Amino acid sequence: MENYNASNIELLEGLEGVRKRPAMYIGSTNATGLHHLVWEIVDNAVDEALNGYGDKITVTLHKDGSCSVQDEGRGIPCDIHKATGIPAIQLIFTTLHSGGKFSDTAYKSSAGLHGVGSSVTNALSVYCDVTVCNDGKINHIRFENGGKKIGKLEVLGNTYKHGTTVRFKPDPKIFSTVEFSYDRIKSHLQESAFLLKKVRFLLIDERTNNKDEFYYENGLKEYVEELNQSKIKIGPVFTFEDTSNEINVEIALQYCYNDYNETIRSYVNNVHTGDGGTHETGFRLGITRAVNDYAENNNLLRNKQKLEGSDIREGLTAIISLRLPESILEFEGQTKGKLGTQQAMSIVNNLVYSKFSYYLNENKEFAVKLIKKCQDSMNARLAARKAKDEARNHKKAKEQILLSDKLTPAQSKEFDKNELFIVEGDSAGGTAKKGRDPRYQAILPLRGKPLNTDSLTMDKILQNTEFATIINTIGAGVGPNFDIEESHYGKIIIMTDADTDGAHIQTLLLTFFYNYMRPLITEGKVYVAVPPLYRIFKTDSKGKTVETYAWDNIGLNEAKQKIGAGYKVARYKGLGEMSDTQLRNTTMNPKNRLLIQVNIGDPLSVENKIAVLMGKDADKRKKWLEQNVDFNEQDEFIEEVKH
Ligand code: 28F
Repeated sequence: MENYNASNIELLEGLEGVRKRPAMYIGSTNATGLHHLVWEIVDNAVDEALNGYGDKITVTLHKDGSCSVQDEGRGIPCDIHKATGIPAIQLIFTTLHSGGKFSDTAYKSSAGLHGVGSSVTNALSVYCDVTVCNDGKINHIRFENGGKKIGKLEVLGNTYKHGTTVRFKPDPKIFSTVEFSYDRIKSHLQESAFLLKKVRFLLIDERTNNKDEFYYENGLKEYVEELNQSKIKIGPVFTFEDTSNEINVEIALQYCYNDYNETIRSYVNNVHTGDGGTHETGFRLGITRAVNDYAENNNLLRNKQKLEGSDIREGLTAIISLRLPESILEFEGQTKGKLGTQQAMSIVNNLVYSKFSYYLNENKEFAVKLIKKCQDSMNARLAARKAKDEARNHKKAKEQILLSDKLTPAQSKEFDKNELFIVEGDSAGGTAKKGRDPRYQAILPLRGKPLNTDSLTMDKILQNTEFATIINTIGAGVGPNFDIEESHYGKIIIMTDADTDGAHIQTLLLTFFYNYMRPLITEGKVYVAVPPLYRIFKTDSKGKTVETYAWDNIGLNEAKQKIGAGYKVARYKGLGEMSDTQLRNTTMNPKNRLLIQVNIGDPLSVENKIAVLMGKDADKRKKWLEQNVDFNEQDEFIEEVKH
């Protein structure tokens, strides 16, 4: 540190390391990694707002492919850092983990999982331009070509404003795509706005003139309202918080009738803890204890039988947000997505128990409704268990289930390996039947559009032959009785035409799976088949047809080169235009096909993703595919499935 030059060399090495192994800092170099560059900068703006400075954060996507983030906080300090003689701002953009290393206070509170800060974004950009307004001055510093400083920190003029603006352009030498996705950034900012109430988030897309604004006065309460917007509520959103400890807890929850799932989403310092941890465990313990104690004290338990946690969580939507100082922050697990801090368990447990018990006692009518609902869940659970035991005792019962005559089953009994293709229309169903691998692939054709199940009750769904057939074919029950262990298929593949109708059918089926067989989706068993858009072919000198296929324009150009002069291009409009061999080779054979694995990392973007990917707008879907489907690399949404 005393040797100015030595420390300078060290700094340079730091950023080169990031460029050598970008995945170590941002997870990947695909579209997901690209967006980490934005989150790193937004995180810092959020921290500043969290500290109480600035109530507006603006993200702008520029036409040149750059992104800028602006806050109205105090501005990054521009004075000289004593130990190194370098301006603090320069250190922040050129050294790793500068937030912690160079601060004497526990400055950084929204410790991201990759919480490595502005320097990483700088290292992976072709330029990074920083403007800071503070102490009456407009300060400016610029980096190019992976974080190399261009010129010096300079004062551009005077101002009475304060805040930080960072504009950067991702390096195409690092990323497989450098196109920012409006929808991804939008749902990230909306999530941040829910977690950080009373701060305004603006998103401006200068490429398309698109705009969005998120501002929530009540934060988590509005988050739960958004998630439950289309459900039938048992009571209002219930919120409580505890700021008396060094661990700050904020919770919002609500119960709904027509929802057989639990949606518990937790955050620590604004970072989603996808694998739960001590805070979620504490929450579950507290809520189970509160409901059981209330039921017991009011003689509402039947035969004194206690409710299980799962009975009490059916239909529950909850957001749990903790803020804790870095000194006691512990993350666990492979992806560091699990809170390990022990104190969080008892703090959340006791808070939820006392506040929810109090609420139940004060709101008898709600409490009685809730306990009745929990008991319905318990009865359904017990009935399902009984039915399962009986089925086990009469081994044959399972084989006797009447399978629909529409289904062409797979020969294998290795359920895990088997694939169910749900195919749009009888005619494509016929082609698929001939093109399949009969050992492992089963075909279920759908006639017409399935019912929209989003606002239906269970008995209505069971009366519908199309869904009854799907439920029966999968063989694992439905709604609260769904048991993924019993599924007859390792993959459920939706195969439709790449047009409006096909997209609509995908939406309807996914809505059904999401509402009534959610584990299929959360465990990654549901896929959408992507048929090719083009067939490229010619008749060679021996009179033989040579052909290949393409899924997008890049692929099309490659295919043209591969086939060579004299090629012809046919654009596929639907599955019906393919022969059984073509369908097998392009869309069904695990060696060549492209499947989109349906996942729901973030419930907020579910609607968005479903709307875009499965929505009515086929152009939008194509655009989404172009942006998110990386044909050379595995993206989080994509799995090129092979045996
Ligand atoms: C668009 C991205 O990065 N905003 C930021 C601040 C404010 C301070 C700060 C940042 C101090 C000791 C490092 C100002 N005044 N937006 C941003 N706003 N960083 S980043 O300080 C950095 C630390 O070590 C700031 C007084 N304290 C802190």
